[in-house]
Order: sequence, then C-alpha cells, then structure tokens
Amino acid sequence: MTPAERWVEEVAKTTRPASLVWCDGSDAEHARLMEQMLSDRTLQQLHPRQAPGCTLHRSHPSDVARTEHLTFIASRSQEAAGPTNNWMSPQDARSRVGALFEGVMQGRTAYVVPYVMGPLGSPFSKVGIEVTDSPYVVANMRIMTRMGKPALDQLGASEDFVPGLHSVGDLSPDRRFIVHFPEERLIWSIGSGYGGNALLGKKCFALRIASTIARDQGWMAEHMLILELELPGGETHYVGAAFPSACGKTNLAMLVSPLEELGYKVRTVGDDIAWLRVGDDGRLWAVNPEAGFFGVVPGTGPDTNPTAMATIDHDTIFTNVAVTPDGIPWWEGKDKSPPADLLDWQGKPWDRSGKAAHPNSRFTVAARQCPSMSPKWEDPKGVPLSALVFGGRRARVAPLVFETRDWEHGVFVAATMGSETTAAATGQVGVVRRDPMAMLPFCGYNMADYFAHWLRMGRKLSRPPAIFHVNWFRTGPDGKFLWPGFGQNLRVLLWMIDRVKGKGGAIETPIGLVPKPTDLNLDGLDLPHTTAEELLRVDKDAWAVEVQEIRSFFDRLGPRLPAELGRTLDALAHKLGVTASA
Ligand code: GTP
Ligand code: SPV
Ligand code: MN
Repeated sequence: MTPAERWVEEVAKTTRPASLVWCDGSDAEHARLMEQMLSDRTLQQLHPRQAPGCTLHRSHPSDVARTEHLTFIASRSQEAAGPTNNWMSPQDARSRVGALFEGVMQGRTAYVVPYVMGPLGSPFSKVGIEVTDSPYVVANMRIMTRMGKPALDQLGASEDFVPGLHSVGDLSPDRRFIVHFPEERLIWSIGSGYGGNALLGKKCFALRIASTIARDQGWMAEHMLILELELPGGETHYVGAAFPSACGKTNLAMLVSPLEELGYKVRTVGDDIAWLRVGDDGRLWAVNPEAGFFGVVPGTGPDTNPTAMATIDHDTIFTNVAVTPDGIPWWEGKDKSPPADLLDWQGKPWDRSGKAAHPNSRFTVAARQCPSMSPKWEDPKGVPLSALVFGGRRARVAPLVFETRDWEHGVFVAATMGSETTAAATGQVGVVRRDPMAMLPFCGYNMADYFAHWLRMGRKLSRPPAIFHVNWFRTGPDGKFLWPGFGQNLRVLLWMIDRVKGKGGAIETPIGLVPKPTDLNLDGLDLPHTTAEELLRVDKDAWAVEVQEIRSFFDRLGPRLPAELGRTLDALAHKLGVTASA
C-alpha cells in the first residue's frame, strides 16, 4: 500500500462511507458525476444555447461564503498560530472536530481526489489529496486543479502530499470547522460545501498550509494575481498584486487594455494565488498553482470584465446566481435590466427588493477557457516579477497609487494595509480592518513571523520587484467611485512600469512616492483634473488616524513584531507630525 492509500483507508475507517471512489479526472468519470448531480438536483442544467455546458448550483442559504470565525490553525502552541488566527490545540481538534467525522459519510460516497497545485512537472508543484463526500466539490476541484491520474502519477509511492478530509456533514454552522494542522500539513473541513471552505486545494492548502511550508523552505505563498504586461515593441513585465477577497484581483488579472492599439497588452497568469521564489538571477519568480478561476460573479459584465464574460459563456459552474425560467443565468452587473420572471439565488421568484444573485455568487471555470491567458501561464519555472502591488478597498484615505521607497518600506505598507470587509466572508460588510498582504484570513502561522519572513526574503533578492500600493475604490462626496477602474487601471500599471524603469515622475510624501496627475497617462480619459488631484491627495489628518490604528494593530502582534516595522511606523508618525504614543 502507498502512503496515500494508507491515509485514505484510515479516513474511510473513521467516516464509514458506503463506497469509495478514486477519481481519475477522466471525461467519462466527469460525465457520470454530472449526470448524477443533474438527476439528484445538486446541479441544474442551464440554457443549452445561451449557456452551453453550464450548470447552476444553489448552496444552502447558510453556506454562501467563507466562515473566518470557524477557521482554525491547530498548531501545537497558540503562539505559532499568532494573535490574528483562531487557534485550537491539536488535541482539542481531534476530540471536538474529529468526533464529528465519526461515521459522517454513512450512506454516502467518498470521493478521493488527488490533485496537483502548480503546473504538472514543475519542481514547484505540490500534490494534495482531498477525500470529500460532495460530488459538487469534485466537479469544482476538477476545474480548479490538475486532478486525477496525473496527480497520482506525480505522487507515485511518495508520502509527500497534503491530505485534506472534507465532509459537508449536516451543513450546520454549529458543526462547521475548517481546521489546519500546520505541523502535520493536514486539513480537516466539515459542515460547509462552499468555496474556500470546501475546495481544499485553494485557500486551505495553497495559502494556509503552503505559507507554513514556504516559511520553512524559504519561499512564499501569497494571495496574489499575476499578470503580464506587454509594452509597444514587445518588452514584457510581470506584476503580482495582492488585494483582499472581492477587491479586484480577478478583474485586474483579466484587464482589457484601453490602449491595445498603441501596443499595450495585458495577459493573465493567475487571478488569486501566487507561489513566489527567489530565482538564480536574484529576481522574484511567480507560479500560479491553480488551473481555474473561482470568481465573483456580481459586477462581471461586458463593460467591466469582457474577458471573464467570454470565459464563462460555456462550461462553467455557477453557484448562487439568479436564473430565468428557461435557464439563462443572471446577476447584478451582467447587463442594464434584469429579465422578467427571474428566480433569485435561492430559486424563489425575485420580487426585486433584494439582490437577485447572492453578492458572493461565483463562477468556476477552467483557465484554459480564458482568452487572455499568457502563453507563460503554465511555465514550470514561473515568471519574473517587476513589481508587487498591494491594495484594499478604501472609500477614503488611500490614494489611487503610491510607490514605496524600498523593500522594507514596501513590507511595512503591505503589512499595514487596510480594507473594507466584503461578502466573500460571512459577517458585516464594509468595515475597515487591517488585512496585511491580503493574508489576514489565509496566513497559516504567526503574522509577526510572517512579516519577518517577508523581510528575510527581501534580503535574498538582489533584483527585488518595486512595491506599490493602490486603491481603485476612493469615493467622492456623492459616494460614487472617483476612478473609472477596470480596464483603465492599465494607466496605473503603466506608471508603475515607468517607475521601475527609472522614468515617471513622483513626489515625496510622508506615505511614499505619489504621482502628480500629469505623471499618469490619462489620454482619452474623461477625468477632470480636480478629480485626478483628489484621487492622488494624501490627507495628513486621515493618515494620522491611520497611524494610530496601525499602532494598535502592531501592539496586538506583540514583541515578535520585527523591529524594522516599528521603526518605519515611528518614521511615518514623525513625518506626519503625529506625536508618538506608547
Ligand atoms: P476574490 O475572488 O474573492 O478573491 O475577489 P477578487 O479580488 O478576485 O475580486 P474581483 O476581481 O472579483 O472583484 C470583486 C468586485 O469588485 C466585483 O464586483 C468587481 O466588479 C469589483 N471591481 C473589481 N475591480 C474594480 C475596479 O477597478 N473598480 C471598481 N469600482 N470595482 C471593481
Ligand atoms: C476569497 O474569498 O478570497 C475567494 C473565494 O477567492 S473562496 O474560495 O471562497 O475563498
Ligand atoms: Mn477572484
């Protein structure tokens, strides 16, 4: 027996499924599963001509987003998980959560899903095995990862895989736990069938577990899109960008250049996760470990993200969107006016009072369907990054863009970024919180140690990427976004590349290097100069308040916080004329 077979046998003994199916990832297997889910109503077939090969899944209404308060790091010491993670001792996890797995799959089929994160054959790829009682999860994993036989072939008789045990349980939030054992590299998830809670290759493995492996091995697992930017004449640059959930990663990764005719093109390498390493050339290299997109549906339309629209017009699993009686999917932002007789995301006639599609409704679609994929997207060695971008959703305070002074300052800005919460996780929406590197819910270990790891990585990079901060979401007094966003974000990327090349103007401010409106290429954009000024304004009073918030966040992290970050905060406070408080 291989180590994989031994582990599967062990979990089967605990969960006691009626049958066990090893998934090979073949078309025939997929067809059987789809057939079964259509007949038991797990999935609904959508319109054969308007949405060929597309299906709709409606999740349980209490299971529509990641549940951060039910997500745990079960490290031996609480200190290892750190103050920003929920912690459970491994013993507690075994008794409290382990007990829930006893016999949980009785009468159900357990699917064994071997999968690879990263391009097949890449030295940076990693194997996971998810055992799940949800055929919907299997269908999603088949899109999101390289699943089935290729994964087993890559694994062979090795014990180097990340096991993940998943059961929908009874779907009750009272018995829902997403637990990570970082020392054992093991994942347990029960009580949810949704997204990041259940597709264990994604946030659980490729971020939480991978971040701890990366710390130990000297690389990084980050919540980042990766894009390729081609300039006139063919020069290409790669950019990694970390924004919190539902803050624009997929959209930026699929950006359609408004200056395409002038030779500026953007292509997609990844939209959510990047595994980063230091190359022999001293640059930072990025690989997208995923094979598909699990993207936010609302707001996706022909004007905002035509690339995503083209990607999802066939062979896509939609979760929690609205639908017409004849099976055409619909969501807010798809087009101007909703069709008649719409059924909302719960399948009820839509009375037009609330949202028809759930705000966190999602599409699952293979990357190979995306017309903007870069030829390099599956390159086993990855792509070299010229710039890293961090950003959040901030109605106020943060300007459209600024550059940090160096790696250490960049790490400080990333570590202290704030963003408004979104529907991607349960809980209140629109509350500003610190979301360091967009990793607050995804860092598998102590956040202070994670910052130290970032600083350590910088010392290994002889040609580090420049680090920027952006905010597409600043609003005016009328509450409307000041910046057109989407494709026009290209103009901000172009300024970044100018800066990387030692061109492009900027003025020194206390927070970093901010362009003047004239430093940005705004040609053909109908943006009043006063709006551009407002977008780029650094409001010292607002930043003084920010400093206090950062200070209390740093206080929470305690003495493990790298001293460099404390010093950078003091320097910022000084520049703003804020008196240091203890
Ligand atoms: P996750 O998949 O949850 O990690 O989200 P994400 O970071 O990929 O965000 P996504 O690109 O799906 O965007 C989330 C929401 O923000 C969608 O409703 C988008 O339409 C909207 N959005 C994205 N980019 C922009 C932008 O540049 N400007 C504005 N105003 N909205 C944007
Ligand atoms: C996110 O919340 O960042 C997502 C969706 O990408 S989920 O897979 O549910 O985590
Ligand atoms: Mn996304």
